[in-house]
Amino acid sequence: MMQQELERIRQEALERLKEAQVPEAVEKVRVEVLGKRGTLTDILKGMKDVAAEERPKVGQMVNDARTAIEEAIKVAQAKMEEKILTERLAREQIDVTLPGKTLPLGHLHPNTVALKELEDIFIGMGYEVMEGPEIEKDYYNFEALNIPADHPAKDEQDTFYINGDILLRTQTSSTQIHAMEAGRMPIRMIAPGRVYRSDAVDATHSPTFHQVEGLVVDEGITFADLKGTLEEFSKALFGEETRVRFRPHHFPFTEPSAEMDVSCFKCGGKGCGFCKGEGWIEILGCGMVHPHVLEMSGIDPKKYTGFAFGVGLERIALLKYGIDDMRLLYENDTRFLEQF
Ligand code: 2NM
Repeated sequence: MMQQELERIRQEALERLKEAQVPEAVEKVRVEVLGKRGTLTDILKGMKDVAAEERPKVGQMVNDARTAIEEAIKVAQAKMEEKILTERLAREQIDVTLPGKTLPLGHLHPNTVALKELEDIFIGMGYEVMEGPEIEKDYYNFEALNIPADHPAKDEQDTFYINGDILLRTQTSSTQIHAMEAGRMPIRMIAPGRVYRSDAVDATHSPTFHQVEGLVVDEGITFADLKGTLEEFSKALFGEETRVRFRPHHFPFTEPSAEMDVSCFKCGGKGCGFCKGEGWIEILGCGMVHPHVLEMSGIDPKKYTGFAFGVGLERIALLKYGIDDMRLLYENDTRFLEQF
């Protein structure tokens, strides 16, 4: 009786497993046959009623049936997994020969490209790049730079005051005052960053723009170092054939002071529309750091001398890319930006 029942359970289980189409069907067989209340489990529970001498034989048969069914479950599961995988692969198949979608890519802003180029040139000459706060004390923006209280730059017409002696820096030289106060000699640094001036917007002016100011302080620094450095910089930026010239100028923080022109990189100096027939293009202001400026920041001007310079970043970007209106740099029109 029990043997017939066993055989029936086994045949039925194997038959159902063979026909199973979904994993749930296989699991159902497993629970119904091998589970806690499964048909095969019931047989095992009935073993206590089997005559003692029959038990080993029946026990062996139950075990054989169990092993066979377990084996069939494994085969059915594997078959099912393979079927699922095949279906999934078919569903997710990608035609790699189809043309891709071109995603719009961002561009570096011309200011950023120009800044990276300037930074690379000075880093190559051993300079550090240092940044300072845009909100400054009057002292760091004006007084420490030898700009007297009655200087026109200090007028509210020109400078954005926040309150009392707190203002938006009008130049990044304030960062260099911090570096000089820190007193680690020698100093070879550039200070790039945003500056603010109360200007109306037009093709060449903006209330906020960017400067890169340079400073070198060491024993024995002369105007020859300034000229050599800025000539090398100009050649690196505008090409090996570039020539430079210095014109006397005045800044409160340098003595002597100069403005530097480069030979026009469009016509080589003959004079063209780009340089307005001049052959020269004004690039930057520079000079030997005023002894009083060194002294106020705690540097002994008898031991140390230095040179400094200031470049307008937008001016360099406009020149390099032949852009004729500064406003284009701030409007973020992607049709403009994507050209760079
Ligand atoms: C310029 C022109 C000339 C300058 C001076 C200093 C400092 F902090 F050392 F005194 N930094 N930058 C300087 C000198 C800036 O900009 C047109």
